[in-house]
Amino acid sequence: MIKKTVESAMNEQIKREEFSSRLYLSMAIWCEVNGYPGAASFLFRQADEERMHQLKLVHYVNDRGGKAVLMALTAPETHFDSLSHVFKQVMEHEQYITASINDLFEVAMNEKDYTTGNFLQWYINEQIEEEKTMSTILDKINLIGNEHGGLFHIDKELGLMAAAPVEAKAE
Ligand code: OFO
Repeated sequence: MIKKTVESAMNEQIKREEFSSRLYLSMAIWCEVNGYPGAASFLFRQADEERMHQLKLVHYVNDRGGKAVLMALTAPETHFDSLSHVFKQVMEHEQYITASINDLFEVAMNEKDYTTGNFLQWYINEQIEEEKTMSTILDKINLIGNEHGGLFHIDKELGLMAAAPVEAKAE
């Protein structure tokens, strides 16, 4: 049975993952209406992944005898200055999520809840991957600046990334 302290910390993370999904959805919408269809597809897919991260936590909390709770969320930003602004925000958000997962892991360890610690290992690894992907994208965008031809190619590349098969991450 999951301890109350761990359960409520997990519920906070459920909220963060849900917010991540909505934030990326909002970014995808901005990209779609601003002529970046590839980046939009990439971010729509990220939004789906974050929803999957949320659901995985929901099932875990419920399966351990707790109860997942949905909380009120603030509306995500809807305006971005540029594609580079979007991905800078994604990077910062992922770093924030990494820190929150680490804090959550610490809560579990303090409670000697090694089962939850073990479960959270998946998220720790996932964050390494996501930060790596986002930093590569951001480096490319920074390199080309706001040059149109370059942005066109990056958008195309992001579209290809979105079309690539999803690895069996959820398992
Ligand atoms: Fe992008 O991360 Fe969820 O966990």
